[in-house]
Amino acid sequence: SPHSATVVAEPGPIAVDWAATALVIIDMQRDFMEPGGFGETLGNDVSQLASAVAPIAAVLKAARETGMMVVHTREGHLPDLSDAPPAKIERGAPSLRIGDPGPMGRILIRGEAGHDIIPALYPVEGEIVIDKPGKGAFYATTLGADLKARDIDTLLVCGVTTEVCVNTTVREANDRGYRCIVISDGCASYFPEFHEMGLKMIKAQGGIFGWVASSAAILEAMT
Ligand code: C5J
Repeated sequence: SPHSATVVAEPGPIAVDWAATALVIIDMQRDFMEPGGFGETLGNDVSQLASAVAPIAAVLKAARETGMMVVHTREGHLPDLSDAPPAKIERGAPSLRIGDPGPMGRILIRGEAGHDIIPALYPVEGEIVIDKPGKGAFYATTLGADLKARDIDTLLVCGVTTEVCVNTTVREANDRGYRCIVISDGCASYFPEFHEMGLKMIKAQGGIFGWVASSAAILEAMT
């Protein structure tokens, strides 16, 4: 059928039905991508993440053209911090803590400028935006129900950061029975070696958590 294709991936090719596939874009928020946000307050060099934007934009464009289900996630907390565990707020020695006022509004708080998705990948009408308090996109969200309602069995996963929210979401998805294809150049980490190992962890042991494919391989299979 025109909805089916095979994606060149590791550890091996995977046959997909695009009508049962969702593009899941993890946490491409100003708070992680731009100076002055949560990522930088933790001591990170945010420029390390820029490489993921163009590959995601290309796959997002193709997904929109083909009518694929698109999900955007945002990590963040309610203004009263009632969904932010003290263990998360108090962690480390950040320059600003979650909820503190920063140059893009309160750090990692829903509704603030820094919490929103970067303009290059901004959601459009009909796309799902999942606000999540944790690293995984399934914990304390409607994502599982949203995917079930659309009979989705396969996820194209990309975003930031590879070893934190991307890996956590892939592991949650894998345990729930979804087949995950992680877009290698559509993910990035503040630590290049964690990006590399984060991808290896997914595809090792015959694809213990899923598959890894380049944006080019996915675009090739979509068109
Ligand atoms: C992090 C995320 N890295 N979105 N969050 O703290 O990966």
